Amino acid sequence: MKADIGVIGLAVMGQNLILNMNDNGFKVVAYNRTVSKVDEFLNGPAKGTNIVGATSLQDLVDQLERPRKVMLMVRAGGVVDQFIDNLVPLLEEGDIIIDGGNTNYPDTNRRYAELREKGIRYVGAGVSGGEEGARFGPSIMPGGDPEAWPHVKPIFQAISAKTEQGEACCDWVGKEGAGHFVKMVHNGIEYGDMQLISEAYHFMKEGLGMSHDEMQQIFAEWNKTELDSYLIEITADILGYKDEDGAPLVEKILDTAGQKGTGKWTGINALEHGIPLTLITDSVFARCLSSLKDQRVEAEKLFNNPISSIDGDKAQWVDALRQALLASKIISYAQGFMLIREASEENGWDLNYGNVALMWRGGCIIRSAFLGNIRDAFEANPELAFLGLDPYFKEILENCLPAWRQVVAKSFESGLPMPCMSSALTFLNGYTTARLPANMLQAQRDYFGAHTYERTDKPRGEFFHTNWTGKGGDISSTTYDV
Ligand code: NBP
Repeated sequence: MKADIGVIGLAVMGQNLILNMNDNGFKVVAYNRTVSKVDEFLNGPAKGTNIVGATSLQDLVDQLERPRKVMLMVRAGGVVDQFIDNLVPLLEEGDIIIDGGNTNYPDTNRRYAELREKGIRYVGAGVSGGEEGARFGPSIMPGGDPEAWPHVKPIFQAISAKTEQGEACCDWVGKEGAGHFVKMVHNGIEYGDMQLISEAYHFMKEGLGMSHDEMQQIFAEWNKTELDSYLIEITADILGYKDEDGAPLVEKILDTAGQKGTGKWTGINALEHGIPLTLITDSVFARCLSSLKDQRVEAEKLFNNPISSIDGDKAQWVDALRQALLASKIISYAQGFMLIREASEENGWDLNYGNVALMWRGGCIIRSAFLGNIRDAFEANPELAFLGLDPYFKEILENCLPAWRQVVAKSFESGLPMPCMSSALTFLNGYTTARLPANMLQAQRDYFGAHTYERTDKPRGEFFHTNWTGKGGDISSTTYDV
C-alpha cells in the first residue's frame, strides 16, 4: 500500500506531526537531510507504527500515492527553496508540496506562483502549537493553491486541534501566501498577549508588592473569566514554579527577551499597509528595550526615576488590572484583524475572518475562550471593520474603560513601564475621536512642503495650498515628502 503523505524534516515539529498523522490512520513516509535521523526515528518514537522511511527524495516520491503530497517541516528560508528545487524534477503535474514551516508569506507568494507555472500545487500552511500541539492537535492555517485543498483537507483536519463542539482548528485560509500571512499575525498577537500578561505581573509585583503565590492564585482565578486562555494558564504555572532552593524560578531568569522575527514581520507589514497595529508593534519594541540590559542597568543608576509602590485596596487594583488586561487584549485582536482585512482586500484573498478566529480557537499558543466570541462577532457581521464595535466587545470595552484608565494613569504616576496597556488605551482614545489634531499636521506639511490639505467646508478630494508666509509660491508639491 502506498503512503498518503511524505514529510521531510525530522526535528521536533516534523516527528510529532508524523506521529499525529499515524495516530489518525494515515500512512506517512519520513525523510530527513541527515538520513541517519530517519532510522533513529523509525527505531525510536516511530517503532511499532505504520510510519515508513525513505533514504532519498526519489525513494520518498516513489512510495507516495498520486497526487503525491510532500510536506516540508524544515528550517524556513533557503532550505525550503532547496528542497523544492530538488523535488520538482521528481514530481508530476498535480502533485502537491506543502511548506508547514514559519515562512515569511512573500516567500510563499513567490513559490506558489513559480510552482503553479510548473503544474505543481503549492500550499503554505502555518502550524502553531509547538511540540505538544504538533503531537496531539495543532492549529493549522493552510493557504496557497485551492486545488490542493481537497487532497490535504482530510489529513489536516484530522490531525488538527478541535473545539469543544468538535470543529477542526484548521480550514482553508485563502490563495497564495494567505495561510502564512495569518500565521504571522497569529504570532504577532502572541507577542502582544505575552507582553500584556508580563505588564500585569510587573504591576502586581513591583507596584502592589504581591508574592508569587498570590500572583499565581490571581492568574488561576483570571483563567476562569473571559481571560481564559493557554497563556494565562501557563503564567499561573510559571509563577508557582519553584527552583531547587524553593525560590520562584521566574525571578532567576534574565530579563532580556528573545525573538525569532514573526512579531517584527507583523509590525513591518502593518507599517506597509498603513494599519495602526500599535499594540503588537509596541510589544516587539518592548522586547528590543528589554535586550538593552547593560544600558538599562547603567541608566537606573544614573537616573532618579524609581518605581514607587501603589497604595490603596489591593483587591480593587487587581480587579482594575484584570479589566485593563482584557480591554487591551480586545484592542490587540481588533488591530490584528484590521491588518488581516487590509491584506485580504489588497491581495484579493477573500478571507473569512470568523474562520481565522476558529482556527486559533484551539491548538495554538493564543488559544482562548475569547476567540469563540471573536468568531461569533465576525459571523454576525463579516464586514465588521473594528472588533471593538461588535456589541459584545463594545460593552466590555465601555465597562472596562474607567478601571483601564486608572491602571494606565497609575502606571505613569508610579513609573511602571506599561507600553502595551497604555498604547491600547491611546489607540481607543484616538479611534473614538471624530476630530484629531491632524489638521495641524496637515497645516505644517503644507507650510513647509506645499503638500496641500483638504478643507472641512469643501468636498473631500479637493486639495488646497496656502502661501502661509507670503514668501512661498502658489505651487503645490506632489512628490516631495519628508
Ligand atoms: P528546525 O527549524 O530546527 O529545522 C530542522 C530541520 O531542518 C531538520 O530536518 C534539518 O535537517 C533541516 N535543515 C536545516 Br536546520 N538546515 C538544512 C539544510 N541546509 N538543508 C536541508 N535541511 C536542513 O525544526 P523545527 O523546530 O521542527 O521546525 C520546523 C519548522 O516549523 C520551522 O520552519 C519552524 O519555524 C516551524 N515551527 C516550529 C515550531 C516549534 O515550536 N519548534 C512551532 C511552529 C512552527 P538536519 O536534521 O539534517 O539538520
